[in-house]
Parts: sequence; C-alpha cells; structure tokens
Amino acid sequence: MAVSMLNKVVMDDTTRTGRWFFAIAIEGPIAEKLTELQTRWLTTLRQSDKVRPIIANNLHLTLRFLGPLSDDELSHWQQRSRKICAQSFTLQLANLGYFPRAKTGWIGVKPSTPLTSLAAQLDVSERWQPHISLLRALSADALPELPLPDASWSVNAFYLYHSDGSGTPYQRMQRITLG
Ligand code: 2AM
Repeated sequence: MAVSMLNKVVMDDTTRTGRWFFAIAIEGPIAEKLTELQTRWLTTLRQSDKVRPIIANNLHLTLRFLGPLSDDELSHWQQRSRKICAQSFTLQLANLGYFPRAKTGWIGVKPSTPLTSLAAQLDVSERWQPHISLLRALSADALPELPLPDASWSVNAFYLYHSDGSGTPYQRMQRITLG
C-alpha cells in the first residue's frame, strides 16, 4: 500500500501505475448537495443506466492533472506544492456544464481570483476550466434546467491525489494546507 506521511509520499508498486493530480476535495454538506443534484440530473435522462455518477468520496475540483509520474517527477511536484503561497478562500457553486469529448457533466464555480492564482502556481494550462465532475459517460443534447444549489464553502487545503483508474475512491496522498 502506498504511504502518505506528513509531507512525504513514497512510491510503491501501486502508485508507479495510475495517475496523479492536484485537486480540491469536495466534502460534507457541499458533497451532499451535489449528490442530490446528480440524482435529479439522472432522473432527466432517458438512458440513465449507461451514465456513471461520480461517487461522493471522489468529488473534487481538479487544479492540475499530472498523469503517471516517475519517482523524480513526484518529488518535483511535491517540492513545488510546498512552495505554494495561498490563503484560504471561498468558492461558490455556479452553472452546469458539459464536456462533449470527455462525455462529462459538471458543475462550475463562480469566478474566483484566489482559485485562479492557486492554479497558476501549479502551471495550469490556459484552457483550464474549474469544474466539479458529476456524471461520466453522459450524452447530452442539452443541459437540464434544474434548481441549482446556492452554496458556498471555505477552501482551506488541497490534495495531491492518486487514482488507480478503476473508479474506486481516489487516494489523498498529501494535504497542502492554505494559510
Ligand atoms: P475531471 O477533473 O474533469 O473530473 C483524475 O483522472 C482526475 O483528473 C479526473 O477527475 C479528471 O477529470 C482529471 N483530468 C484532467 N485532465 C485529465 C486527462 N487528460 N486525463 C484524465 N483525467 C484528467
């Protein structure tokens, strides 16, 4: 099993495969609201059996996708994350959206300068669009008109995640606390 210690992640056979990414975890009341929204969204679909809701434990907002990493690359990103300089900030849920190529339905967040600045410190691409994925394998002609949760929450940390690609809960390997 991979080991997550204070600020040290040790690669093992599990983590030499799979993907790594930095993300903000979505938990507690916000995760509950989004699970309800997933359920409401599913009821609007004709072929809901093919659609895969993201499990509550995996709800997150990706800051920077890293993909598979070598030991040296992991060490590089851990060093980078230790140098992040950012204060806690508030995020607010916004609109629904859809990525046709990824066949993913998501909910966005209201524009946030602290969020953009945090992502910039992780060298996100210009095309980065902050979102929380909710439904995979979704074929959407149009987005449903659903009552959206009016929710805001405080972001005090983000995580270095590892995914083995199987859809089981992502592992949080390192917590990076914001000031
Ligand atoms: P998402 O943020 O849109 O949900 C782990 O695979 C996470 O990294 C997923 O949540 C995924 O999408 C995000 N991600 C971003 N870019 C990716 C890519 N090119 N390939 C796979 N996952 C990617």
